[in-house]
Amino acid sequence: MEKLFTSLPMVAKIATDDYVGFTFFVGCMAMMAAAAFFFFSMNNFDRKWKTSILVSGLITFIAAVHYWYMRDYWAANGESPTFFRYVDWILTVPLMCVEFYLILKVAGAKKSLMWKLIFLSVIMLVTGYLGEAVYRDQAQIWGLISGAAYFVIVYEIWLGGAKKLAQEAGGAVLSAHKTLCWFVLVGWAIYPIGYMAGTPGWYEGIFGGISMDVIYNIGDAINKIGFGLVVYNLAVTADSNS
Ligand SMILES: *C/C=C(C)/C=C/C=C(C)/C=C/C1=C(C)CCCC1(C)C
Repeated sequence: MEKLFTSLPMVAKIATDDYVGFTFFVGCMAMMAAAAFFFFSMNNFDRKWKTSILVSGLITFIAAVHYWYMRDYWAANGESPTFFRYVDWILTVPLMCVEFYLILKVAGAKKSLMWKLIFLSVIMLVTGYLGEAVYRDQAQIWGLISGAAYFVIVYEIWLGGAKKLAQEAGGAVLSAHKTLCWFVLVGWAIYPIGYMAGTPGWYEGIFGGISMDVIYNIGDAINKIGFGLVVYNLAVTADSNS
């Protein structure tokens, strides 16, 4: 027993220059705190917004659990936890699509809009995974297909059916929708940069050398917590106006 403890530390060390380890750790705590915040504030709101806040809580909670595993995986293996990363995304990104649907429901959004966005996000993530983990030699092609699906999502929410619904809803819903659109256009664009930093391709000379995991971790913190706060803010403003 004594031998085990002297040779196997219970908590792995994090070196002062291990930015990946550090951002996994901080990311994990931030996601946990955000999830607690959304869950506990959920009942302060009108029924109409409760589900939206619940979904914000689920997104950050699912991420917190995955960050717990990714932090551990990185500490034990010093490798990117690609599998956990994509399992996290395949659960949380479709939930973000659900958020778009939920806030536009007041303007009569149909489930078909939600399924369309979910379908596109799954294509985006599955092809991204194939390029990053399975067919790394062809990472450029898979990244391009993934990017095309991302582009269609951006189009749909900025200029397509979702935009029309947001305009019909007007007021606080319209402004929340606009902010979420910016998150998808700018915040989500962080991910292809991470992908280019971590896979072989023509872009290596530009992004090579930057840590893919640090970029992904920053993207996740901005997008998951920020996205949730936009929805929270919508519930606060819409409730106080009614
Ligand atoms: C909480 C997690 C989020 C919001 C993850 C979003 C991920 C993306 C928008 C990923 C996009 C990618 C591309 C557009 C091309 C290269 C491959 C991906 C999957 C990194």
